Amino acid sequence: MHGGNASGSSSPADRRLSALVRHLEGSSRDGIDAGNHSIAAAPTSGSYGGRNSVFDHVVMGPEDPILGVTVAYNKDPSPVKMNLGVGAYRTEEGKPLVLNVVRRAEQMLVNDSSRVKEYLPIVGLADFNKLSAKLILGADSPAVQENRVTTVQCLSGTGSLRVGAEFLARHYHQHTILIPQPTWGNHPKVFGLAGLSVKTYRYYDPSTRGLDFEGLMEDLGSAPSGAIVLFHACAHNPTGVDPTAQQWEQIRQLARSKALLPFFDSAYQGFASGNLDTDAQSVRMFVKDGGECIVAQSFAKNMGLYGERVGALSIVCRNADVAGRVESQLKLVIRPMYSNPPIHGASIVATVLKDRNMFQEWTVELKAMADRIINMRTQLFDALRSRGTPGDWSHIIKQIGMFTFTGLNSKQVAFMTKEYHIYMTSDGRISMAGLSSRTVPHLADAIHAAVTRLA
Ligand code: PGU
Repeated sequence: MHGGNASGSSSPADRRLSALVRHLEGSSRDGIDAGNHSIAAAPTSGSYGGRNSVFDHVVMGPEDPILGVTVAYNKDPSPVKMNLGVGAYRTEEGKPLVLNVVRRAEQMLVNDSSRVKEYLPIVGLADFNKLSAKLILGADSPAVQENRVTTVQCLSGTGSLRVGAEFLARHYHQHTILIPQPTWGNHPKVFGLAGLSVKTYRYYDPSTRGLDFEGLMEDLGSAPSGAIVLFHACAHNPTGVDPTAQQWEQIRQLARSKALLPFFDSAYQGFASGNLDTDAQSVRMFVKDGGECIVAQSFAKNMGLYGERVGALSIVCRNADVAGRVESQLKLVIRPMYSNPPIHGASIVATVLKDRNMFQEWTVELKAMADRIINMRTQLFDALRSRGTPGDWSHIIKQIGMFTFTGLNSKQVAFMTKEYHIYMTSDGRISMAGLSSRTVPHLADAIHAAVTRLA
């Protein structure tokens, strides 16, 4: 079976298989030599002096479009180099930040000799799950109180999305998922490899550098009934463009009228506005109406726990009975994937969320991160204006969250990397958190040069 396509009638298993085939065919196309697969005689014994590997046919894969930017950056010896690729917070000094409250929680955990390193349950740390659900749905959420939300601890945002996708591929009647155009580059892969059929809906209008609300409503309006729809809860990546509260309400009405299943990716709660509740409004709107939805949460950015891989998947169900059965099936998804999640990061989050003072301290530190990013927006905008850089750059201050979608094209990006040692994704996205007052002028010089020399 070659180039199998996901026809409407195929099962998730078929689709998963054809997604894998496409994925594998893609990997060989990405390399130099896809032919000459004479692996039959390749020994594993080493008797051929290690010349012939059973993996000789393996071709070099491409770097990841986002994480590969850091790889290239690390190789550059220039002292003025800047990494604006990955969405990871940096201080004014350009250093990664471990929040004080996180350090404090870690100290408490280390000092508590009653803590052991036993396996967690398949669904993870119970306290963490309950507190994560309350964080996104609201402390007084009736859905949580009615026990109709099942929450499982997963490997950060990505792992939560993947577990959710695997569950849907097995148990949800409709296998089409609509994702915004554009979106985080890993979304189509996560959903496609789980066996869902990935389509896009219009989201961003390059001519206005704003939301294509009409396009969005039209595309959701013509989606198959029951389709899954991926929404970024706030701080849309890469565009920095979110619907307004009124627009969210219209989206909600349309989604409910067509029985679409909302799947929220919440990777930036607190990073958009600096306020955790404000940034959860879109999700809460959909929970308030009593309908069902899914939320993938990441603590990578808002608690700075990137490498600890802490996240949660919550499925809001109609009633507690359904939630219990859904949870039993989530366990069957998780067990053969990674058995159960790691204990450390989730314990940090639970410690912070449980304690009133620590929670308060976290919100202050979170707000400071969000404010520094907003400040970088103003500084970059002012720097371009003072240079008289051609074009309207007001989107830099209008966009929300960690990124500015600059509108620079891939040629201009390549020029800035080559001539100015500034690293960013080729779609022109820059991570504002990677900037500081000291580095803004260099970036503004680079943008000015790119725009004036390469139209
Ligand atoms: N969802 C969205 C919308 C994201 O932007 C990211 C991270 C994730 C999920 C996954 O985050 P976890 O680390 O798994 O919790 N995007 C960042 C980080 C680098 C990456 O691509 O993973 C980015 O720079 O786009």
